[in-house]
Parts: sequence; C-alpha cells; structure tokens
Amino acid sequence: MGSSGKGCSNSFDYSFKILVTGDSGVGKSSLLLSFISNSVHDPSPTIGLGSLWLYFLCPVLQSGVDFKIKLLTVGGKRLKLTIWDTAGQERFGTLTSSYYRGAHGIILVYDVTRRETFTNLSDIWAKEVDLYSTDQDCIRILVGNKVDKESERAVTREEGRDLAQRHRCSFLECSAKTRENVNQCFKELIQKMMEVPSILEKGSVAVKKQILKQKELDQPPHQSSCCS
Ligand SMILES: Nc1nc2c(ncn2[C@@H]2O[C@H](COP(=O)(O)OP(=O)(O)OP(=O)(O)O)[C@@H](O)[C@H]2O)c(=O)[nH]1
Ligand SMILES: [Mg+2]
Repeated sequence: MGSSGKGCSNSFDYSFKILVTGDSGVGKSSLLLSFISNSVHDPSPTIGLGSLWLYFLCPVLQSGVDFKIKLLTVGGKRLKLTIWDTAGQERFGTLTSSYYRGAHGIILVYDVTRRETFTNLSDIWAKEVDLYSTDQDCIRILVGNKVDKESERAVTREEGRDLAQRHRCSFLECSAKTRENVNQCFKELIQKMMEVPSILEKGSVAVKKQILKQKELDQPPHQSSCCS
C-alpha cells in the first residue's frame, strides 16, 4: 500500500468514504492522524473545528464531525479516501443519517482498557450503523485500540473477536501511540472494500463521470428564457 503524498489530485481511480466511530477518548482521531501522517500525535477532543471558517458555514462540522483526505495506491489503483472522524462525546442528531450516507467503510473503535467503550459499541454504535448506513455492502471493521497499555487491559482479544464475528466484520487490535497495526486496520478495510464489486462500482470515478455525462445527454437543451 503506497502513499501518494498529501497533495490534492483529481487523478484517482476510486473515491471512497470511510467513517471512524466510537466513544469519546478511544483514540479515533489519534488513529486517523497516525494513518494520515505516519507519525504519532496527541489530538484535542474532536469538536469539528477542522477549519474555523468552514465551521461557521458548515452544519456538519458544527455537529462534531471532521474529515481528512488520504491519497494512496493499492494494487496499481489510485484511491482517494475521505475519512470522517466523529466526536464521540456528542450526538449529532438529525445530521447522523447524512454522516453515514454513502459510506463504503466504517471503523468501529473501542479502548481495550475501558470496558464501557466496548459495550457501548455493541449497544449503541453498531445499532446506529445498522440503522443509518445506506449501503448494504458497506464494510465494517472492529478495532480495539491502546494495546500498548497491556497491564490495564479490560477487554480480552477473544471478546473483541467474538463481537466482530457476531457482527460479521473483521477485527484487529492496535495502538495509535506506538503505531502497531494502525496501517493494517486501514489496509484490511480497503482490501475488503475492493473485493466487493458494488463498492468498487460506487467508488469508481470513471463510472461517476459516465453517469454525469449520461445525465447531461438526457437533459433537454437549456432554454435561456421562458418568455418571448
Ligand atoms: N496509550 C495510548 N493512548 C492513546 C492511544 N490512542 C489515543 N490515545 C490517547 O487517548 C486520548 C484520546 O485520544 P483521541 O484520539 O483524542 O480520542 P477520540 O476518540 O478522537 O476522542 P473524541 O474526539 O473525544 O471522540 C489522547 O490523550 C491520546 O493521546 C493509544 O493507542 N495508546
Ligand atoms: Mg477525536
């Protein structure tokens, strides 16, 4: 999985939307930053202030959602990943469905040292994903973070694996602090996404361009004025 840098480019084959969700403080932003920048960070709690001026204009950001873009090449295909990071402490009410809409992949994160973050995943987050995720084929991965704090572990690896099996999704444990398995989480998700033909079709830039072109062709010629 090769990264093609931080710059923005229109030349990619697939564009995928990925969500990172789970309780506050489990390490969602740390995981994302670690993946995006290949280094360790200590982020502030996510409050959707990705960009101040955008914050005032955009209700999605005010709702506690931030996003990052990563361009990379997988199996010779150029991917643009738009990764949405939520604030676990806030519920974002009516915007919840728009946040989930069109997601191709979802990373459900808990903290292996805080049991309640694990139970909340099955009690709240997984149900929310079931309710709002519009794509039946959307790929999910369950991630237990903070394995560097092994002595404080409160959820066993087997419990994580069992929950993932119940929800028929992949499972990994990682540490955003040491970066252990961080790339692997995203790699696993992306590989699974790219195995599903319907996800590939929905994410395909060529298909999107074709649909746009077809819509333009189907539209009647534009008339400049209705009155003469
Ligand atoms: N030891 C350890 N600490 C971590 C790890 N990942 C994150 N943290 C710390 O946990 C705290 C919370 O991390 P965040 O990434 O802000 O958590 P979040 O899930 O984005 O939290 P919200 O934005 O409030 O929903 C920070 O102090 C991080 O440095 C990890 O793998 N190991
Ligand atoms: Mg955060």
